[in-house]
Amino acid sequence: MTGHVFPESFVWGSATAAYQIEGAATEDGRGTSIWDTYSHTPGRTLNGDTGDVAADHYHRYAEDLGHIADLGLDAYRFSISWPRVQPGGSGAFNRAGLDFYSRLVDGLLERGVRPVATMYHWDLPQELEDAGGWPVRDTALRFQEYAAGIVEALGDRVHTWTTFNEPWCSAYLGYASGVHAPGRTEPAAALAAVHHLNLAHGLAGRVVRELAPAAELSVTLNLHVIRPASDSAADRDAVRRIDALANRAFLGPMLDGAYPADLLADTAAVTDWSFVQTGDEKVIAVPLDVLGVNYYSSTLVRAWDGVSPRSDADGHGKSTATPWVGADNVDFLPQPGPYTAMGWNIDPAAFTELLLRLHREYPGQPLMITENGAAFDDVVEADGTIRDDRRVDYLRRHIAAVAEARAQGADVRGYFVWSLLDNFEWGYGYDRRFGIIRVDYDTQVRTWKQSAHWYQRLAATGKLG
Ligand code: PNW
Repeated sequence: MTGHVFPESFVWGSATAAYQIEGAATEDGRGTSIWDTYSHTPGRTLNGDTGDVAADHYHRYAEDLGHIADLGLDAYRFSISWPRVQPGGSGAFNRAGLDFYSRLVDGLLERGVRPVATMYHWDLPQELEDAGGWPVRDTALRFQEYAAGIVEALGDRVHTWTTFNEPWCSAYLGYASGVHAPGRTEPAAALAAVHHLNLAHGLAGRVVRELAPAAELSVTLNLHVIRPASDSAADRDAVRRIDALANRAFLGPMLDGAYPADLLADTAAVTDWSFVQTGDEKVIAVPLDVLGVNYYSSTLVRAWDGVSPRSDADGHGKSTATPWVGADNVDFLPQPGPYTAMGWNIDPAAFTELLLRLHREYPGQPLMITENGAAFDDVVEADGTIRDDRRVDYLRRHIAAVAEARAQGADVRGYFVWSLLDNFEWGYGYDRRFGIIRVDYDTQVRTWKQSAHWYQRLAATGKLG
């Protein structure tokens, strides 16, 4: 597990997202997003937390640029808040919002750090949700217009443009289980959202090719590693169904040029997929310079007979709605520990498997780890030291898993730790801390955790000790 050495060219980075760190939710002309609305709705987030202030990064970005530089990172992955730069989701752009990202990008370049910009990390302008949101086709066209505005403004100062972060979450958690904004529980709408997110990806990808030909194009997917509870045909079929919904619903159109036939068949009782128009799949299949992969934990499933008690590890069987549209015959099993503070199991071997699968199925497609990391309860010592040995251990084991996949041929070009800073962890508010830098939410003071010092050494040497 130790002794891995990464080449000098391997990219070490850290990642954040606009709504999770920026705050300044009503400043300088920023419009309202679905996450503002959702987090301000009583009962939606833990402790009623909102991103109104978050890590106050909008005001403290210069200090945060200093941390990025001090960590010695090669790249920084951030997201652009759509309602900050185009408040109503269509029409006029907001100069002050664009200027903020322009200063951020220039600040990165001055420090020799590659800017990796995500166009969409879940903060849809509320006006567009009011007009139907991702289940309606027009939202994809609005996204194309937004993409053109930001690519025109930032162009190829941005090294890598990433269209979407985890469209799986936007579609299924936003429109099927409702645990993310906008909090809708409409299975057919969730599948329409899948398609319009894919379509928007293709449209925006073409914008990048045209307006910033020197920039790299990517998308970030949270791909699932799904294991069967047994080797039975029924359990293996449960894996196939979940793989179709979670992975191939995105990989299919993006990298193979078509939706998988089994996905359409499995969900036929939910929707007839008539929202897929002739030519859409061709638009979606814009070639990618790099495929971004987010990985945290693995999934264990079995076939469910509809009678025996459900194990409930994934929201199935509870009164809450399921994200797994049309997969009522699948049960999600609790995994063996240990777990992170999210209750997610720790399974670095699955990370290697995932990367090798992608290498096998998409040979020649470069890969980038755009998120990996863990929430734990950090220990603040009397002298101010922040002990997070479990995070260091998690990162070491997962980065070793990346090294293992590389050794077996996977073309993984870099790794971004989630996250640079503690931040607003969506439905879990400020309760769950993923940062390698601690944020004191009373004072906004940033303090490096042990993991930050550890990661700094790794980025400097490329040696996994
Ligand atoms: C990702 N799930 O979110 C996001 O890209 C980050 O914004 C987030 O902070 C990070 O992972 C940690 O959660 C996910 O329920 C949220 O499967 C939920 C799920 C997966 C990823």
